[in-house]
Amino acid sequence: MLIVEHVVLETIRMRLKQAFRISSGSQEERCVVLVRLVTKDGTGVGECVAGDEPNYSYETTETARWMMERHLCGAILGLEFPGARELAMALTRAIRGHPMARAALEMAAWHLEAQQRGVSLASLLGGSKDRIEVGVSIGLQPSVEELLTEIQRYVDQGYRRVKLKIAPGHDLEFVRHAREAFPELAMQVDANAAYGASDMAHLRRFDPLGLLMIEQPFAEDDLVTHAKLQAMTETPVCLDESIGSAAECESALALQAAGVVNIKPGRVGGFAEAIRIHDLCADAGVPVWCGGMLETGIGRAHNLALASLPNFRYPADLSASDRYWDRDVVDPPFTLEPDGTILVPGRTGLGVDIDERLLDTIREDHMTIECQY
Ligand code: OSB
Ligand code: MG
Repeated sequence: MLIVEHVVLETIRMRLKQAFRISSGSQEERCVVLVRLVTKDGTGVGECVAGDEPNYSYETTETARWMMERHLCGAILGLEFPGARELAMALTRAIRGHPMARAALEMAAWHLEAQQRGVSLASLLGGSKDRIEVGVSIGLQPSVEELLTEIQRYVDQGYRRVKLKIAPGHDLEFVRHAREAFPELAMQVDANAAYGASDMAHLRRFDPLGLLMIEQPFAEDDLVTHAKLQAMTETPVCLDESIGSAAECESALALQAAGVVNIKPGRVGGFAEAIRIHDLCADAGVPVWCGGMLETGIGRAHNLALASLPNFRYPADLSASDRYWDRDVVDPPFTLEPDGTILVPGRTGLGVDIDERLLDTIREDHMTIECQY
């Protein structure tokens, strides 16, 4: 039984070790909204994946925070929910859209339920793996030379898969050189919707490079063009931005627009919807994998739990804490195992402690939202 007595919203700012550039923008730091759902016997924590700028989705740190404060907290405060799934339904009914705002609260509710039941978040979600194969998502680099240096750095650290960001004019030559220098490395590319239907012939030229997949070449709402590309290319087409819900995933599967699906719980409104997408894809024989949004250790713990479900069949965009941060907000930080995996925490709840003393030094503001009745 979940009865949320108050919600704490806090904003923290963390500098990335390296700027991260994708086709639609660049970021040097993450401004993150953390949410705490407080009940009389525990606290669940969630991380909002929205960015400072609306260049990946329309949501931003500020819109997400506003939705939580103004519209979402009131839909759950003081009410009695049997579990996180029912709380998620109340969030879905409360507003249209804004999945990242909903997901932050939803994932905190699953964290609460895991603690109440005395199980790990992974086992509450139905996970079966105890370690997750992971890779590194490498941002756009100024030159081929710098790209090769970056790849080498991560290969030396033990990563076995890389994802290279691409953009028009910043694509084939870079990836060809990468493939030449690392003939055996598992490699994939991500365009973040930078191409159009007229680029179809160009995109087919990636085929001989033996990529695991090409992620989101076209606009988020353009399933048909993705389906056309998938029909004429051997490289699996992966959808990220296009899959905002299980319903959108069903449309994509019906159109054969995706050979693979990237699931980010933040993008789809939380774990309940993420599991629906996972199950739909499993039934359709389409593999999924867990994406990332440069999360802190809190969001990383949530993502790892989800990625332990059985149909997550490609390496995740979940790297070790030290790929992103000088100091992560969780203790212990996430580290890479010698076999290129990250262990799924087995302890009750999140499985890692939150470094509250660090949070105290990087918090920009916080507010408590109480039950109104
Ligand atoms: O498209 O997967 C993406 C980061 C921000 C916005 C979009 C994307 C990404 C990543 C980061 O690729 C992956 C990670 O968290 O390591
Ligand atoms: Mg992507």
